Amino acid sequence: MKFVHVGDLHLGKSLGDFDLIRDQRYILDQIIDLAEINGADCILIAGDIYDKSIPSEAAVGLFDYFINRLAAKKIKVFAIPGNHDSDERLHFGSGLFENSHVYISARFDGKLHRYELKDEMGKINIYLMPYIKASQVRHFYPDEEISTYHQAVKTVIDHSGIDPEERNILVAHQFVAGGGRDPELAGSESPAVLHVGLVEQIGYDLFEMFDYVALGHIHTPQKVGRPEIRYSGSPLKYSLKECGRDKFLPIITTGAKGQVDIKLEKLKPRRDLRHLKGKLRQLLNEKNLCDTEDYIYATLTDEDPINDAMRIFRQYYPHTVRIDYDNAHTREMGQVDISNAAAGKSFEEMISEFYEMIYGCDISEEELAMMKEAAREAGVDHETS
Ligand SMILES: [Mn+2]
Repeated sequence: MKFVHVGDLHLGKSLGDFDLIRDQRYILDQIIDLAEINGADCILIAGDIYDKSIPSEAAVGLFDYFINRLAAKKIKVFAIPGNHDSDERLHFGSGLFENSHVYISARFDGKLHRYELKDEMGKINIYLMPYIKASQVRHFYPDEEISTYHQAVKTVIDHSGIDPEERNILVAHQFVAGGGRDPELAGSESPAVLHVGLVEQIGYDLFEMFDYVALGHIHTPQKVGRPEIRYSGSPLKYSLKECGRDKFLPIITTGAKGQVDIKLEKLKPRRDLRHLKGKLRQLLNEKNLCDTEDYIYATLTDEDPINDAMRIFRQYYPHTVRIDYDNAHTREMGQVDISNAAAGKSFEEMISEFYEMIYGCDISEEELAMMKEAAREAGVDHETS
C-alpha cells in the first residue's frame, strides 16, 4: 500500500505582510499531483492543518477544496489535529466525512482510533493520535503514574490494544526525540514548542510496534531515531530561518510486516523564500535580478541605514518580507551577551541599561513608569526579579 505524508500545513498563515493562501493552494495541488503520479492510496495529515484555532474563511475553504479533490481521486484521508487546531471545530462533520473515506480523529477520548485497511498482504492498521497533553491523558487514567509526556503517550499506546505482529501505522503530532538528540527546529513552530520542547519530549522507542510513524509538529523534514519515524515538515517555508532548505513529500510503500520503503519527492513552491546579503546597490544590480517574484529576506551590509530601504527594495523585489542590517553597528550590538543580561538585576536596572544601550542616554522617570506599567499589564512580575 502507498501513502503520502504531510503535516503542519498551517493553512491561513502569512509571511510578514504576505498572505500565503495562493502559495498554499499551489503546494496542495502539487501534493495531490505527486500522490496521484506515485499511485498513493492514502494521505496521512499529521496535524496543524490550520494556523489558528479559529481559522479564516479562506483557510477553511482551502482545506475543504483539498479533501474534496483527494476524495474525488479516491485517495483516503487520515487526519489529526495539531496544537494549532481546535479539536471541536475539526471534529465537525467528521462522522459524515467517513462515508467519503475522509477520517479525521479530532477528539481525544483516551484511546487511539484504529482504521483497518486491506491489501494483497492482509490487513494494515492506521492509528490516529490527536495532539495530546499529559493532563488530558491523566484525566482518562487517574490511577496511572503520568508526570511526563513520554509516560502519557506510553499510557495511551499501552491501552490501545495494538498487536505488534500486525502492520501498524501511526499518525501523531508530538515532540519526538531520537537517540538522545533533539529534533532540528525550523523556527516557525509556535514559541510553546520551542520552549516547552524538553518537557514535551517523547522518546522514539515508544513506537517500536509501528512500521511507520507520520509525525507533525516540527517544520524541518527529518527522521527521528530510525528512517520510519519521520517529520514530513511543513510543505512551505514559514520562517526566514528556512531559506535555502528544501521541502519534501515522503512517499511510503509498505510491504510485508516491517518492510517499508520511503522515497522523498521534492516540493517546488510557487514562490521560494530566499535570503540575499550585500550592499543595497549590489543586490539591486541587474545581474542579480532573477526570480524577483520570490519572497525575499535581505540583509544589507551598508554601514549607514538607508532611508526607505523597504520601498526601494520592493520596486525590484515586490515580495520582500524583511530587511535587516549586518554592519559594524549591528555587530557591536550583537556582541553584547544577552544571555546573562538579566542575571541578578532588578527590572529597573535592566530596562535602564537597555535604554542606554539603544539611545545612549538615561531613561526618564516618566518612561520608566510607562515600562513598569506595560510589564505589569503583560504579567511580568518585576517585584521579585
Ligand atoms: Mn506546526
